[in-house]
Amino acid sequence: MTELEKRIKAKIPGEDTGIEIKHSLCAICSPAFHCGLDCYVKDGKIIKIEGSPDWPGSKGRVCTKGQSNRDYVYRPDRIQTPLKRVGARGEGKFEPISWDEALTIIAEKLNEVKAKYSAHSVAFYSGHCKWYRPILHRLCYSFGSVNFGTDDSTCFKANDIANKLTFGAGAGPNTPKANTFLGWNYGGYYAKHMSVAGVRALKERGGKVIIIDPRHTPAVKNLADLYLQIKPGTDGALALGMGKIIIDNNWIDADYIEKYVHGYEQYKALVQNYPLDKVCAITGLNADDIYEAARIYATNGPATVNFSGCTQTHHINGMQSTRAIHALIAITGNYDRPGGNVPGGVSYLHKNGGFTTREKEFRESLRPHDQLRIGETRFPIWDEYCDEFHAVDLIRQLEEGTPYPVKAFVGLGLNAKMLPESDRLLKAMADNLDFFVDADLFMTHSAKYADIVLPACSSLERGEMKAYEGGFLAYTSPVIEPQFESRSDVEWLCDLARKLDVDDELLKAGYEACCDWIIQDTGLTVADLKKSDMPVKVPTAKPANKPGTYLAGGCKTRSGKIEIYSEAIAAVDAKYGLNPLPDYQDPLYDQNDPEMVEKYPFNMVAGVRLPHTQHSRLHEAPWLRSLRPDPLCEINVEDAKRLGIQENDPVEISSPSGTIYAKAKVTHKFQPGTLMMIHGYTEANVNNLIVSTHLDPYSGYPGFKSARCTIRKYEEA
Ligand SMILES: Nc1nc2c(c(=O)[nH]1)N[C@H]1C(S)=C(S)[C@@H](COP(=O)(O)OP(=O)(O)OC[C@H]3O[C@@H](n4cnc5c(=O)[nH]c(N)nc54)[C@H](O)[C@@H]3O)O[C@H]1N2
Ligand SMILES: Nc1nc2c(c(=O)[nH]1)N[C@H]1C(S)=C(S)[C@@H](COP(=O)(O)OP(=O)(O)OC[C@H]3O[C@@H](n4cnc5c(=O)[nH]c(N)nc54)[C@H](O)[C@@H]3O)O[C@H]1N2
Ligand SMILES: [Mo]
Repeated sequence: MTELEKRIKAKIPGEDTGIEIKHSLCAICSPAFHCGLDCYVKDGKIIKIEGSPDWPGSKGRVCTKGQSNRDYVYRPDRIQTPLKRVGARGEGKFEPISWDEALTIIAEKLNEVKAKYSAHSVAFYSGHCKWYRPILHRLCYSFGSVNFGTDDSTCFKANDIANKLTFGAGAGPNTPKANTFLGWNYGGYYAKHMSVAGVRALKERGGKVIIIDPRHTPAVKNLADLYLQIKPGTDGALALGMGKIIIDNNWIDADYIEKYVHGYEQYKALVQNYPLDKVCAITGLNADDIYEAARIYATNGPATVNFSGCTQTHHINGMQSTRAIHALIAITGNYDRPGGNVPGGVSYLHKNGGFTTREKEFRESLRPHDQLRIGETRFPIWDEYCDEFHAVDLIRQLEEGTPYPVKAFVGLGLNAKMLPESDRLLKAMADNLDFFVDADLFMTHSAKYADIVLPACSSLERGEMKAYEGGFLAYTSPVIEPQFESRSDVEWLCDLARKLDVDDELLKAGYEACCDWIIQDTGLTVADLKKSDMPVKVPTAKPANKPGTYLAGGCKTRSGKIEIYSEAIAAVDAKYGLNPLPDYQDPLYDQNDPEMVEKYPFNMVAGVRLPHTQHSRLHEAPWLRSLRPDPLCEINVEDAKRLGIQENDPVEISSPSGTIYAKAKVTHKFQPGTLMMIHGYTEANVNNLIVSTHLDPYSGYPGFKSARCTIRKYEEA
């Protein structure tokens, strides 16, 4: 009996259950997780999902979202066949067509736009899904377009860029060796459930946990020794204020600064502008707590800082605030030190397995250089550090047609709902695109605007390659047949490469051949990986570099040191008005316009995470939707009382860019003046409230977490 058969026997006693347990992975949330699954399959149907105990990383754990995979895969609104639009854009009227017909039309239309305008007028875009990206990215370049873009324009990338500016490398928390965990924007259980065990262990061995979050979450309740309930978007001022306290008390690591830090004297002068009383006024915090946070972080080392996936950078001052937090790490000598923040690499698709692949080469070697990418001239820092167009600038380029028109769009999981002023973006697409194709599992609001809609299958219906920590690579097998006529994206993308007859034999050879090329240095092939239904150990994988080895070789920054003063920012043309030092700016726009302040007195934090939602994907999964059936706008008790709003009252929420409707949820978990909503609902799309010009000039990111709004009780006529 094999190990697997033994497990099935142990789990399901009896002889002929007809149930098989098959391994796969959950691709619903961030690529940093993608937990291993045991899928119970009977008669070709998934009947139950559990965490897979031996899977690297997750080791049997699976969250509420992962548990809902069966509900997700069998959602009744799955797109069943390729579709051709027969109604107006957005109307949702389509007729089924065959895959061959769909791909023929797509190839013809893309070539038409290429001939009439240029290949660059075709934009290729991916939503949150990462697994097919190397193929899509390469197809974009093989076709001749510079415009490959993704949700990176709103997700972790700004963090990554800030890290590269300051440290020249990553800055992940090294919690296992830390004595202090500074949980900046740390929601833990909600968005980063896999990190909680490490923080809990630190606490159990006597370490200190500080959490800085406007919202009182279970992480605060269960883990925090010190909690700072900060006003949203004022983190940069807090960091500079803490820097001043650390310097004034001489808690700095002077030798380390001397050896490794660039711009310390300028920074020391800058923080003089942030005395404690001023910082208290900006952040809404009290002086003792700020002082204590600075003292613990600087004196109870090694200390590590949590950086949120995206929250810190969802403010128009976000990248500078992140760099202001970096400065604390630098002056206390906590970078590249065990228990501090440490550099890390990527093996494949955002995952570090301790080995190298040729992913970057695979996607970038064919990049054209004869045109500017969307957003290139607007966000120079973004452009220097990211090999993608800026999706946030798409709305402008569509509307203005400059520096050249965008005329066709190939979207995989495009969700206008996730970008600012979504309805305006969809209108700009409807009005200006000659052709729009979208592939998705579900008929989304955005897909209704497409000319051709393609049915994609889920991770449980396909095979995909994935890296895991500890030196593992996996190539999964489908657990069930693809539903209806849905297909794996990489299959149809490679078919499209053949139809377009791009000059790229590797892409035309198919996904597995591409994977083999990418992993050629690992000592493994796809055939080797496919022999196992579990991740396979990579022979060339090495243990992670010991902290302390990076700085000695010089940082990968312009000065070779940790740059509090960024030479890369200093090199940007003065017309952009960027500051090489991480100074603070108010997160709300038009702060000096009394009319605006009076009309929109609230600060909306749009897109907080909850355990049962993943962006837009799970709002329609019945089991999870039942946990929160209506889109809710959370409002503080005192504000609600003042405005005569009670729990579950219908409310109207407006900003300078739009109005939406939801129900009120009255809370004491954050301070007055703030509103919070989950994003991704079609019927209450909070991103219609996010002004599309309200952007961080360094990253180009929208101010999702600091948007001017007003709210009132809504009486239906
Ligand atoms: N207000 C606000 N807006 C935000 C954020 C916020 O915090 N606040 N967060 C931002 C962040 S961090 C992110 S990452 C983005 C996420 O934004 P999106 O990437 O738009 O988010 P999802 O809802 O996950 O949408 C992905 C789409 O891909 C589809 N899909 C899933 N699997 C596949 C597949 O295998 N193939 C294909 N073809 N399609 C698939 C899903 O059905 C869904 O429609 O949102 C950003 N927008
Ligand atoms: N359940 C669930 N998990 C997810 C996702 C999801 O949609 N659902 N999305 C995934 C993705 S794509 C991403 S990018 C990551 C995002 O990961 P994170 O950025 O960590 O996500 P959040 O939980 O939104 O934010 C963390 C905490 O920051 C707090 N916060 C909000 N505004 C501020 C502020 O101005 N200052 C401070 N100090 N704190 C603030 C929030 O209240 C929250 O508790 O999450 C990933 N995990
Ligand atoms: Mo994200």
